[in-house]
Amino acid sequence: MQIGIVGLANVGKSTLFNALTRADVPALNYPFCTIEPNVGVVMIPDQRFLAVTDLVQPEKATAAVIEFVDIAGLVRGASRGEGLGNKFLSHIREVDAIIHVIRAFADPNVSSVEGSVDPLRDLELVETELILADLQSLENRIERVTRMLKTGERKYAEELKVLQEAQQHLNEGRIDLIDADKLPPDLRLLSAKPVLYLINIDENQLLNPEETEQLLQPLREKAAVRNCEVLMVCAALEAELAALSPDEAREYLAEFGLDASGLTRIIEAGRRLLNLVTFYTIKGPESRAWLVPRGTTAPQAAGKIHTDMERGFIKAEVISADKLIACGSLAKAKEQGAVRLEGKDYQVQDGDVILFHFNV
Ligand SMILES: Nc1nc2c(ncn2[C@@H]2O[C@H](COP(=O)(O)OP(=O)(O)OP(=O)(O)O)[C@@H](O)[C@H]2O)c(=O)[nH]1
Ligand SMILES: [Mg+2]
Repeated sequence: MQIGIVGLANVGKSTLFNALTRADVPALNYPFCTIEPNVGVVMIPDQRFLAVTDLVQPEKATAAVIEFVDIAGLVRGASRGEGLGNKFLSHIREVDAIIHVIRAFADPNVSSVEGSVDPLRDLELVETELILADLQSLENRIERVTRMLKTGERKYAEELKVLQEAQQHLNEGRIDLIDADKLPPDLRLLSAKPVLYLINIDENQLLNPEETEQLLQPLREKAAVRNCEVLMVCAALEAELAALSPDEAREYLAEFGLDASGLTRIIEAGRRLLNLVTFYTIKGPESRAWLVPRGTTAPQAAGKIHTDMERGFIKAEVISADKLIACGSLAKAKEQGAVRLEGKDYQVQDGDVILFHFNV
């Protein structure tokens, strides 16, 4: 599962990516310094998992991860091939969700490709490019399906209807009306991907929340229509924090009246964006956190660990992490009858601790 960091050039995408991954990719005041997508693996901060490992005391504890992809910045006209146009768009097509970084920070030393700082304009510019690229994909597909329709197969008539509906919504700029589940999955429309708006603010804006909120009100309205989350983060500050020890970082955050770094909020929002739930395995020397899509069944979850475990799945012993922590140990939880037996239709819930039984 991958989240793409997307936005205009020079808005702070790589700065944020670096902070998230603590990797050292170039983040310079120069548009297009990210040309190939950089993929970073980011551990999910998880207090619940820490508490579980405190109980279990495994030899090794492995956190769950999400991949972030730092994608090259786009410019006006990308959908017509301007800038890195098609390359940029094809990289977005491959990710499962999008963090759209929008510049609000004022810094006169950092040039804006559009000549001024205007978050709403930038947001609309990027979304328009994505819509235009999608309209192109839809047009091509509609042409093909119309040809196929002449062979008389019914399924093409249905597909055509869905495609034309999406086309109409996009022509009206109504991204919110697109039903991604209905569309052919290989079409991978950019504007149908789950998105979160990440507003990159500066330290001043961070210290003046009311003013900043007013400035960003139009973005909130947009986000409400699309039903997407808005995060406000100072990427430069996050980059500095990432280089500090936890204690120093806490002190630094306190100066801004913050209690947690923006990175944690971004990662958690990313997990929600991908609609993933976490489950834990604690058997043997390694305890581990796993991420699966909401609605995953117990055998599918077992298959994530090993395909043999899915094929030979018999049953699962399940307890929520919170209950396990409250009981004090797995043995006590079992004594109290708090561990349930679940079968092959069970849907894994967020926070489940699972012991799989299988036969190979
Ligand atoms: N003042 C300030 N500067 C920032 C902030 N975030 C990023 N910058 C600066 O903006 C410039 C561009 O940042 P990058 O992270 O390289 O931007 P990008 O979006 O990855 O740019 P491209 O890859 O060229 O599209 C750098 O000089 C950063 O130091 C911020 O929150 N505040
Ligand atoms: Mg970059």
